[in-house]
Amino acid sequence: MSNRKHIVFVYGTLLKGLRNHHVIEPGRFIADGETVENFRMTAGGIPYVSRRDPICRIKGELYIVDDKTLADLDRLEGHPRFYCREEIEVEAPGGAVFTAWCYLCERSAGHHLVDDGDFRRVAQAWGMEAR
Ligand code: PCA
Repeated sequence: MSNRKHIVFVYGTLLKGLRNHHVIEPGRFIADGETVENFRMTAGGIPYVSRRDPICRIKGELYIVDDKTLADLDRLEGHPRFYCREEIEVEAPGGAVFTAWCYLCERSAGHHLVDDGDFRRVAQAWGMEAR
């Protein structure tokens, strides 16, 4: 079995302290990051990021994961039927740019527009942090 490493950018429930973080925890945290391009983030109970009607950069975290963790993430996010894993560019503090996998969603959206691309702030405001 191959043991390749994959860089993944997460912006939602996979963030540290949020409810699905355990799925990416076998990976290694690299840095905080912000997408180079603008996207549109909306949220209901969960966040969605779409390429349509982009308004801002998305804030999140970069990880390195192995094949098994990537497969677990794909299963969790319903790739490619619901969220779709795509490669995007992400800038870390200090300016390094990484090409990373990210779960985008063009099939659904939440009622709340997150106009600063920061789901952690929304999760805190809505009391959604994992205990
Ligand atoms: N989980 C993925 C996509 C949206 C979500 O809640 C993430 O955290 O990046």
